[in-house]
This record gives sequence, structure tokens and C-alpha cells, in this order.
Amino acid sequence: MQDQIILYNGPNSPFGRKTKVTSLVQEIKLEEKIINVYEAYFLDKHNPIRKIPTLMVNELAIMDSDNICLYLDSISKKNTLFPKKKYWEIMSMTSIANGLMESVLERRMESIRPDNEKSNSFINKQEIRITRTIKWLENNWNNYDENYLTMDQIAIGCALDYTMYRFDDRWRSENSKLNKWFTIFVENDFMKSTLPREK
Ligand SMILES: N[C@@H](CCC(=O)N[C@@H](CS)C(=O)NCC(=O)O)C(=O)O
Repeated sequence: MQDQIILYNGPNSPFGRKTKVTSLVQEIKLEEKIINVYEAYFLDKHNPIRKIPTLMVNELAIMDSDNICLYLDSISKKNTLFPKKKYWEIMSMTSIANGLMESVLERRMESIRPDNEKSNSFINKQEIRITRTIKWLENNWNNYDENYLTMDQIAIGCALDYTMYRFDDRWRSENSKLNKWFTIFVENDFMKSTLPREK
């Protein structure tokens, strides 16, 4: 019997987008359910951290976007997104992209708090980290293969798009190499069909 795979996702989670893109690229059929994670009490039974994305494979819950992407890749017949030869470079770059997503998300969450609760120094710290990380990618991310799709490219593409969605697009004029790569990368169908959207 075929496994039933359900992806619990949000409308604009960059972590969720990574997993959705991976399922499209690796041609894994799954049912995507867009939920409001803050009200998804049913998820606590499977994932006490209650975060999206969470993947259910029959009764098995797989959490954290990296684990989900590794799982989807492992059951695919397509070329792996994690080739052995560059495995650790790809994993580290993916973690840097995850860190960028996290900073943009945390900055956003802090900035929508009431004025008397929000910390400008926290927001500032995230903005410095966002700018530093993108500049670092501009200067150091250079051993990817434009003709072979790997996980780091998907993660970096989703992180940069999320930066534009929740922060700003100044990085594009300040990081020309990265911007050139990004402009081409977002033309892929798997990026165009997974744009973040409002709830
Ligand atoms: N490390 C996790 C991070 C996932 C994450 O932060 N998800 C956010 C949405 S973008 C979430 O579910 N937040 C709910 C909450 O913080 O209560 C992953 O890679 O999947």
C-alpha cells in the first residue's frame, strides 16, 4: 500500500516553501494542508514544538524542514539534491540560509509587537545579521553548479525571496552576483508556483 504523505504548511513560511519546492522537484506526491499554526492544536500530538512545516507519513511525524527535505529526497527517483561529493558544503550553506530565514522571521515577529513591548535593539541585531549574511553569501557562495540543482540553492532562493517579502529588497542592488543568480533562479516553475502569499 502506498504511504499517505501530508505536508502541514503555512501560507508564507520560508521553511515550508523549501519542503514544498523539494516535493515538486523530486516529484513526490503529497497532500499539502495550509494551516494556521497558532491555532493548530491537533499538531501538538505529533510535534510538541508545533511548528510548520511538519510532515506526516502515515503515523510517522517528521519535523524540521531539513529532515523533511532529506526524507523527500530519500524516497525520490530523481537526482539527489544532496550529492555525497559536496554534502557538507551543501548542508552548511543550507544552515546559513535557514539562519537568514530565522532572522527575517524574528525581526518581523518583533516588529509587529505593540510599541511598548518591542525591542528596537533586537530588531537592529536581526537587521545587521540579515545584511551580514547576504553579503557573506555574495562573497563566499561560489561553488554551486548552475546545471545541477542542490538543496542549498533551493534554501538560499527561498531565504532571499522571504527577505524581500518581509524586510526589503535593498540587498539586490548591493550584491550584484547574488542578484544575478537569484533573478534567473526565481524563474523556475517550482519557485513561481510557491510564492509566499497572505493568509
Ligand atoms: N527549524 C524549523 C523552523 C520552522 C519555523 O520556525 N516555523 C515557523 C513558521 S515560519 C512556525 O511554525 N512558527 C510557529 C511558532 O513559532 O509558534 C524548520 O526548519 O522547520
